[in-house]
Amino acid sequence: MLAPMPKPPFRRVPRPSFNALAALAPWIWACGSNGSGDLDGGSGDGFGSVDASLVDGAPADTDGDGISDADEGRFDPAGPRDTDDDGTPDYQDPDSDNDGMPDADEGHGDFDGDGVPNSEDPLNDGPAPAILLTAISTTFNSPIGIDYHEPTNSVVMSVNYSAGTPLNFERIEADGSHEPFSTFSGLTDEVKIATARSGNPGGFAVGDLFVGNGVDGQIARITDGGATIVNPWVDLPGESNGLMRGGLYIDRTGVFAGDLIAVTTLGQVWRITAAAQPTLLAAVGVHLEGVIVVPDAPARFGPIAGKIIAGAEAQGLLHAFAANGSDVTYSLGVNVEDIDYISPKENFFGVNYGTSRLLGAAASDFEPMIGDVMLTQEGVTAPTSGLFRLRWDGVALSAEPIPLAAGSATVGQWEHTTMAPAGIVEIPPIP
Ligand SMILES: [Ca+2]
Ligand SMILES: [Ca+2]
Ligand SMILES: [Ca+2]
Ligand SMILES: [Ca+2]
Repeated sequence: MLAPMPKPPFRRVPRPSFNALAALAPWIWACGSNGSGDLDGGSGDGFGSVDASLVDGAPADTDGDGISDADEGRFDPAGPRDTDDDGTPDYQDPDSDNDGMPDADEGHGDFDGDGVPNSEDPLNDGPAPAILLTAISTTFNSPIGIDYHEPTNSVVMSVNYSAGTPLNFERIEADGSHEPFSTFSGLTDEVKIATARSGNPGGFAVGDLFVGNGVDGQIARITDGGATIVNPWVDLPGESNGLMRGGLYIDRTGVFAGDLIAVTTLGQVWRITAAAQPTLLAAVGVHLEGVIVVPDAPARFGPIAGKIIAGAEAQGLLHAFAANGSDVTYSLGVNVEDIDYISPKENFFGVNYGTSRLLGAAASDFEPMIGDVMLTQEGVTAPTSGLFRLRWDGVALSAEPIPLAAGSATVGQWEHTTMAPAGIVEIPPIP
């Protein structure tokens, strides 16, 4: 029998100090209710809890992710469970399966029905859920690009294809009303946009919008909530860079230091710092369209973890660029128009170009796919959705069609799509 645990080191201490307690968990488990130290470590009750699985009568949740220590295997007979084997037991590990999606968002349910809880299951390999697309009643004039404008919790769009007059950008309020976003006008052709969100590791101002200006190699920046236009903000070095009609994306993972990633119509891939310093990463000579940075979580994404992925629509290929500029292509049977990362608690909005309408779907429809990457194809054959879940099964990458639920609106032709916590009329905002 071990001596009772001393109290002071285990009371009101930051998380890392619980390692010592974790090492003793088998003893705690063995002693059950006969233990006499104050093992609840956070209750501060001073009376020596008799059950480490409880804090003041409630299930202990050391890492505060909403999943109890017991459910996270803290008291397993063989010792505290450590799903990703990184030395931090699940009950102290904010991402137990190291798949890039926090336990707090994944929860302890079982989306793919394989008996392994989401927080411990890096391969979400059940069938894709059916989604219900709703045609949003607000009308638009030839929209193309779309992204989330965080400071106003609204969606910002490029409109008035292809002349860009009388203006290029509008924000859409939750009630469906339109607000001009800047006085920018006259940008022609397909105007693809990217916005900066909070927490971006590159230090971009939240809400800033980046867009190609129609001149080879040039990017404009709209800042101050639309009040200031910096045009051009960047003029890429060299000639024949191509237009930014391919896609722009601000790295949220940090793998590319939070830089703005630009892929062009001539196949160049650039990373650009918030201080407007560009670096050429790759040049593949084909029109790239749609771009994101995949979270650096090999358990979930296999060979594309931590890579820039971009579609080569005409070739039917997906390119994956590493930080050293290397390029690997995948043929997944999708002519990629756009790419999105499915964040938790975000609705879906997509530009159904054929009808000049926005289609939306509730975040709850996408919940079983949080943490996954979604590909959008421009050409859509009814009754398919034109949306695909990118899936790594531990062996191969594939693109799994996402089915439409009964009663869903049909898709004519996708332009760009986005996930956003904002709401527009029929799709309520995330509370
Ligand atoms: Ca927990
Ligand atoms: Ca771990
Ligand atoms: Ca996880
Ligand atoms: Ca599972």
